[in-house]
Amino acid sequence: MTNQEILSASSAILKKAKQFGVHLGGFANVEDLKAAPSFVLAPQLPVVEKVLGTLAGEMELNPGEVKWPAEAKSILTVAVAHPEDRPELDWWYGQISPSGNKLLIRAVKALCDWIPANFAIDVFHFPYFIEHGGIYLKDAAVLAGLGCIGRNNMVVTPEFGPRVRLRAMALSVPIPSTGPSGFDPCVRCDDLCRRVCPQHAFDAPLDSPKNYNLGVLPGRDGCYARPTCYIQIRKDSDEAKAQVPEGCSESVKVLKFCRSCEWGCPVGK
Ligand code: B12
Repeated sequence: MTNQEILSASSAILKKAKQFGVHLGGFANVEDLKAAPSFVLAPQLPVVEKVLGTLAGEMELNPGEVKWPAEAKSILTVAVAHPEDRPELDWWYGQISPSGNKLLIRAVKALCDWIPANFAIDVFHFPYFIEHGGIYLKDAAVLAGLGCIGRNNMVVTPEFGPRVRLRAMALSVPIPSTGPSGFDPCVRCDDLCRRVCPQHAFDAPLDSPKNYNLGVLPGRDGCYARPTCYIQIRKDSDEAKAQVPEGCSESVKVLKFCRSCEWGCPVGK
């Protein structure tokens, strides 16, 4: 494909993604992404017991390592809004994926059919978990211009704040990154997201940047303690109540994971 054809395909793809139900979308070039903070730092993080994303999974990857499909040249990252008045979009019913995640999966699957049928482009649908062959979605979203990494260590979008969920697919053509956008609402904010964390996961830097040959840690300033956050996630899991979901006959635990650092953010409300 010529550069002009790639460019016009990319705008048609974004338009189609919205027709398939996503709210935001953008592209990140794989070469840019390989150098992004999570891809560089995650494999160097100390392994914390049972913290997802640093596990050596069934693909025999090292903890934090990403498996890039050989044909991947660019990544389409899409987002679906999870607003405060639709909390159920985020709930797990036992092992059943949240309905918001199902919307994302359905849209990306539809794109995986539509794109090769309309353009000379091969596609790959990334799974969610890194250890199962997924990628770091927040970095992909930032490089695609969907938003910035906020002080809550989440992608903060102008439209919906951090209250979005992400999914990605690879394309076999080199589309230039459509971000970062330069959007940064956190410079004017007084840490509202950090102050409401029930575990105080943002109180101090987790590690010294020197251990990673850096001047400063990303995640704004390295002040996000993943193991501390995970204490709350485990607590939510332990305290989940059983319920019989609509259309089911058996009762399952409904997992409502902590979203305090999302609710605390005023952007997009
Ligand atoms: C493992 C995981 C967890 C673990 C560990 C979290 C962690 N951050 O390490 C646990 C279970 C604790 C967790 C908690 C949560 N998670 Co989580 N999690 C993931 C998962 C599967 C991988 C994340 C990971 O391992 N990152 C690697 C580590 C090293 O990076 P990091 O600490 O996140 O910080 C990186 C970025 O901030 C980046 N960065 C910093 N500055 C900059 C600047 C630029 C320019 C760029 C490009 C990048 C960048 O570099 C940092 C690396 O040092 C992703 C899905 C995915 N496939 O990506 C979802 C994901 C990140 N989680 C998500 C959510 C919503 C949550 C929770 C709110 C819980 C919930 N209710 O679902 C909390 C929020 C925690 C927080 N404030 O960060 C969303 C975030 C959406 C968003 N708007 O950002 C994701 C993308 C999943 C989704 N469904 O969309 N999560």
